[in-house]
Amino acid sequence: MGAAAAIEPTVKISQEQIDFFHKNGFLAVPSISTPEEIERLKVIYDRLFERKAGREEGNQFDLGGSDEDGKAAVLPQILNPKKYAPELEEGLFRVNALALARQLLGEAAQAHGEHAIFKPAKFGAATPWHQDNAYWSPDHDHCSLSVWMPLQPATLENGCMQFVPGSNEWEILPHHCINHDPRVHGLELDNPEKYTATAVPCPLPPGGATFHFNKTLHYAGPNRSDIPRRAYILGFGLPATKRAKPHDFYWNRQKQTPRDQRAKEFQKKKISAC
Ligand SMILES: O=C(O)CCC(=O)C(=O)O
Repeated sequence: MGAAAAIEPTVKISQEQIDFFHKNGFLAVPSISTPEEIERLKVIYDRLFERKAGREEGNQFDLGGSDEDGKAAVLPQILNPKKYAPELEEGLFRVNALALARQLLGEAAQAHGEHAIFKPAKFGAATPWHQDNAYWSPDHDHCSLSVWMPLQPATLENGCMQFVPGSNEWEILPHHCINHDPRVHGLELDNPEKYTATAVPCPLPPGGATFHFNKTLHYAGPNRSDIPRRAYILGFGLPATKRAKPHDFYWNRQKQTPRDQRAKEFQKKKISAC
């Protein structure tokens, strides 16, 4: 039997869209997938959240809450979902996301991580204003982007993405743990009202995508609708460069999350099983 034919990208963006992205720090694209693929992904996605895939090793947790066992999560997140469902490795959405990331960042752009954020119907919390870079290593500078793809329509009612144009050029601003609770992994910008008056919401059809830079300020509202809001997020970037003087991301040092505790215990068990 011959090797399976490689999937070819089906979308391309214009120079005008590339320029828009570099100026504003975000871009919305109407489709990077197909309705059939979205239906397939939705089934896998829901199964992963239902069976709490990755929880024991700290890869499934409540991004917006205290993440206690037995308490309903307000903003469940899975890091690296394809580890728990290898069938997610395949797909047009992935091929298109990479092709467009390379149009935006250059041919050297590589995949670097992915996650899934679920906002339960009527209950899913807002993802507060933040810059992704605020979560990362303070020792490096990054040039990367996220591709955010909803598996149902993304609307203002259920928590579509919103961006502050031009914030990709800003420094990394001070953040804190959501609700100032060190048990919460999620970060929130200090004094968001100072920065977000020009925010642009980006509703999307299922299988559409927004692209945003690592420093672009963004937010997604709570889910007030009757259906869950599912988002699949792929990261791409150029190699990070070491900084002469590290940032001081003190907000990450203040965290004491159940998620980190589970990850440590999982590692200990793995080592003692060797
Ligand atoms: O899906 C969400 O609610 C937020 C996503 C997000 O913050 C991101 O992709 O960086």
